Amino acid sequence: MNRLNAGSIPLLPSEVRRPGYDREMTRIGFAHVGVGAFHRCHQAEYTEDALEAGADDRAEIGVNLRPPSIADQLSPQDGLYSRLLVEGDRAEARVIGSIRRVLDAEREPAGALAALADPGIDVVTMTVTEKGYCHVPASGALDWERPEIAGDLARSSGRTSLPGFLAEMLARRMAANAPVTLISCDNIPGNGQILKGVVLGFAEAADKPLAGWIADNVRFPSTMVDRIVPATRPEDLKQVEELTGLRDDGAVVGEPFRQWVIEDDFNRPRPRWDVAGAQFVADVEPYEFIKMRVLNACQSALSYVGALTGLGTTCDDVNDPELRDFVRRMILSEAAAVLPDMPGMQVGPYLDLTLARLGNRAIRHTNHQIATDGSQKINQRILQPLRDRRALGLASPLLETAIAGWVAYLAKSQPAFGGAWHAHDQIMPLVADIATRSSGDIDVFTKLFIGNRAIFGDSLAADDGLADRIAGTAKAMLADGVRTALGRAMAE
Ligand code: CS2
Repeated sequence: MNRLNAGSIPLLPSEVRRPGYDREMTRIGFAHVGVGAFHRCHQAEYTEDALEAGADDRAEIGVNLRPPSIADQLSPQDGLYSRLLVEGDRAEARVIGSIRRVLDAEREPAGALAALADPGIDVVTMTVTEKGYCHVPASGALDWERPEIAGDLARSSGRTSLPGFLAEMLARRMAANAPVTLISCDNIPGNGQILKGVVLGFAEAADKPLAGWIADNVRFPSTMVDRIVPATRPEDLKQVEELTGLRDDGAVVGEPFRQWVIEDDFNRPRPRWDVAGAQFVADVEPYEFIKMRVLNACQSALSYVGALTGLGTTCDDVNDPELRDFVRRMILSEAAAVLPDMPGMQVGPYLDLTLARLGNRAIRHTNHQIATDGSQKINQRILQPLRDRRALGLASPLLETAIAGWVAYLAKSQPAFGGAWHAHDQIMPLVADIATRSSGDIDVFTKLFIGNRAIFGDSLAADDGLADRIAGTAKAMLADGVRTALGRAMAE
């Protein structure tokens, strides 16, 4: 079978959309760090739409800081890939051309730096997952204990962490007097501020004049990004092959819904993503809050209780009446009370839309994928609403139940609790240590875990009553089953 590339485009069936503009006439004005499935199905398609509309002439160069290799996937395809939007039994394939070139920084560190430092690049976007920022989730500050940060500080080139790599790239821009806008597109509240904090924090320690230049010449707008894009499976690649008639190693699959809200703070010509529906606004925070505390909170809560129930994917979970009722009530009777007011957006309709999206049976987003890196996600999705409610003196049995789900999920990954699966998170050494110390007693495990201030923050970690309640629910989940535990929590 032919592989997708510039030469094989004419072989595509007529119903498959492909770039209608001349790719050779575009210029590389954007760069993206972390060309994973999400980027290919989100920002890169907004750029594609702007090119297609003739509103912008800027295409992008993509750089991966770590594996998987983006060059292996996309270089033989001239940067082209298909994105498949699926819902129920409908599937629509489109070939995207907005990524002109890709590079792996591990293989070509000098090339990757030079590409991003090019003064012709106006905007660098990035999706490196929550942990890529090397910040402490509970405080937002750069985590000096991360080995990659210490390693990068000790060297002046060849840096591999995101803050170190960007600081090195910005040093070149300082020399060339080339201001730039850096946009984090990860699911972290105040992602622009977090990015600014880690880049400036690193620069201050490594090179003080650079920190001063960054403060004056680099903008860090915050964004809210949304589209459900699970990891691509072999059967997805097969489906793309069937629809396009071409082999495509870079294909991605997502839901039709998408949203992008961007703080209007640019120092270079603003990208025309608005022609594709992106919104430039003065304040992104309310949008971030509703997305993380409703959609992402439901996804995380479902991933834990779903995995513990033996279900495989979010759509299996949300199509289960008990699990669905649990997250609906968690949002409506608890999280909603501490959401900021959003003109034109109400929690009820947003939640209905969310549950409909999560119920899309064509999207196979596994519980274990969403459960990954819980320590980087739980704060903004579950803990912060819980803290906000506590500040108002309000009880939160269902948010606490979601936390119990996380605790029981982590415990069950350990041999002392049955070793049912592998959990992936940078805190796993700590989890393993606590599991050994608690010798299979979930009550002891939970209390030791909740007492960890780096994860839970001071006020939650010091609350014995909270630890008792969560331990009781985690125990019920493991001993009596999730459904019984959920039933009890909902009866409170
Ligand atoms: C998911 C997100 O894996 C996860 O943590 O919750 O990737 C989620 O699908 C996106 O934020 C949706 O926009």
